[in-house]
Amino acid sequence: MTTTSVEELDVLIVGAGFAGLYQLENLRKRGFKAKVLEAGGGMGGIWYWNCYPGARVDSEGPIYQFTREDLWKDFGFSELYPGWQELRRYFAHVDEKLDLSKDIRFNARVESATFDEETNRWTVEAGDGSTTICRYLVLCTGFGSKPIFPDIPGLDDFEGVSHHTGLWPQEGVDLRDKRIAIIGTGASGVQVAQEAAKSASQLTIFQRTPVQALPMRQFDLSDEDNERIKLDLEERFSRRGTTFAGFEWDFIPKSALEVSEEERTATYEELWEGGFKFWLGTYQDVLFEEEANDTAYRFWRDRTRARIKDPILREKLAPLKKAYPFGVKRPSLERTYYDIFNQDNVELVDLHEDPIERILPHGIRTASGDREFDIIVLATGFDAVTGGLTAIDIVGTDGHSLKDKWSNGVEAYLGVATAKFPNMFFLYGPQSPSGFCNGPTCAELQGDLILDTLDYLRDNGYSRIESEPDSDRNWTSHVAELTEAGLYEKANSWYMGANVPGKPRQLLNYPGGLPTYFQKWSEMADAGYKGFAVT
Ligand code: N01
Repeated sequence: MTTTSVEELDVLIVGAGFAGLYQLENLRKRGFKAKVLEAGGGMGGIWYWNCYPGARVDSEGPIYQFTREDLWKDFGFSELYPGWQELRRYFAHVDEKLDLSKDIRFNARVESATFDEETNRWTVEAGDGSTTICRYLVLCTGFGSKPIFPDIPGLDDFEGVSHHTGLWPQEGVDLRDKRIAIIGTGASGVQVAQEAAKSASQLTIFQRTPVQALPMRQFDLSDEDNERIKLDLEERFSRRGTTFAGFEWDFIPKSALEVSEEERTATYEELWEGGFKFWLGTYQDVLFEEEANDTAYRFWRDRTRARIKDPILREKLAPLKKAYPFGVKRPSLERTYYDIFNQDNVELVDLHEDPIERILPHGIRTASGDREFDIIVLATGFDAVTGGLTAIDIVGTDGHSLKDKWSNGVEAYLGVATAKFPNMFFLYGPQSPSGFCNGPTCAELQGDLILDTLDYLRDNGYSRIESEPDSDRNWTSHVAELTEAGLYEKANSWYMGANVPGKPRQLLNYPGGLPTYFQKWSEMADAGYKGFAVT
């Protein structure tokens, strides 16, 4: 819809994923005039855009939803790890219950936002021609809303079908009997590969770095299962804010090295049954100490290698010597990923040995020769965490854009605000728990902090809040110190911004865990929003 309307609001929310919807519902409840602008044609954020074959959530469905009883009470997932279609059904259910879409403008990509010092308001322009003037701007653009395309010569010359997983066509793509190339082996690449291997005439997976995928123990859930799950769901929800990553379980408060090998192996066997537990429910030093980390890597490696018949592929997919420490680049969950390489229709190209030279009109040329394809899937990831924010031309009080400000690295107080950009908050943003946290947990618990802040400002008659430059810098230094204490820097990952050429190398998620993050927030709020200039 094209429009030239100008609307005045208390709060404009950008993005209709979990975070944006939670803000909308609760701001309305608290009496703020609030609306959402959403670039996509529907709700769900990443579940709107990432509708590629096989896309499904890596967290168990019951813990990957809003905690309001009236929402979960009469909704059940049909699988433990729901697919994108079911997540869309979930969002439709939420909409039906809360009547959210009446306050959402879809197909309205926010293009610019400019702060007016005179009025302490933002003027926001969107691609649908609308202008919004608002007191507060709450950006809920998610960590993965800006896909990145590989810089490979000839990409535009391909005459077959080619899509990025994060911009998959809503009408879908038929993979049956096609010759398919997948570039990228992160969570998205793994999921498409598993699906494509079922019916493609030929599937070629181009791997730059081996993923460390963990077993997804998928189950169908019956009505009875769902009823049983609901019995202790509230208790599970209540534990989320007390754990490192916002799940209902946490790290084991022991070193992997203080227990006997027998005990450690028994623990790893148990964790191996539980999705991300092997990653975020393991011994507390695995992500921080190399020797402890090695014990997890060896277990993962040996379990994985046992499934791959060809010794050369075995070494490429799960090398004896680790390519990077276990779990400091995001693992994925898989069901058949390592088995498909035993099929005749699946091939792996190791890009270190056989790099892509160019894309051809009908295929891909690598150093070793040409291959023909009908479909090229770009599973090459996102300009993560910051990309969705800097894609908007946001101009603060000194006339500089957010993109310029962060061109040498992010500075963001408590991961929610940055100096010179008053009355603007970002959720699930840089240097907040973000990518280390279960999405709906952050949407609600970090979301409440923003809601409380807006209440505080209104209740005290303030009209402007802005983080101070020193607060930004100190928070960023704190994150840097925590980063140095761990192993994250030893991998090139989107966590570190290392997947985007030229992006400053810096941990973009808060590595101290949720409880510490909340404690730091409380100290700030209890001290009268210390570190923010409030007027
Ligand atoms: O992206 P990624 P993703 N030439 O950045 C490779 C979430 N998610 O979309 O590792 C060749 O992880 C790149 O190689 P390398 C989840 O948080 C969740 O898969 O940089 N290859 C890598 O293999 C996840 O972490 C779910 O060496 C190139 C891949 O592309 C995040 O989204 C599902 C290349 C990109 O992997 C991002 O996952 C899906 C090039 N030029 C995603 N450029 C679920 O919950 C990049 N690569 C299930």
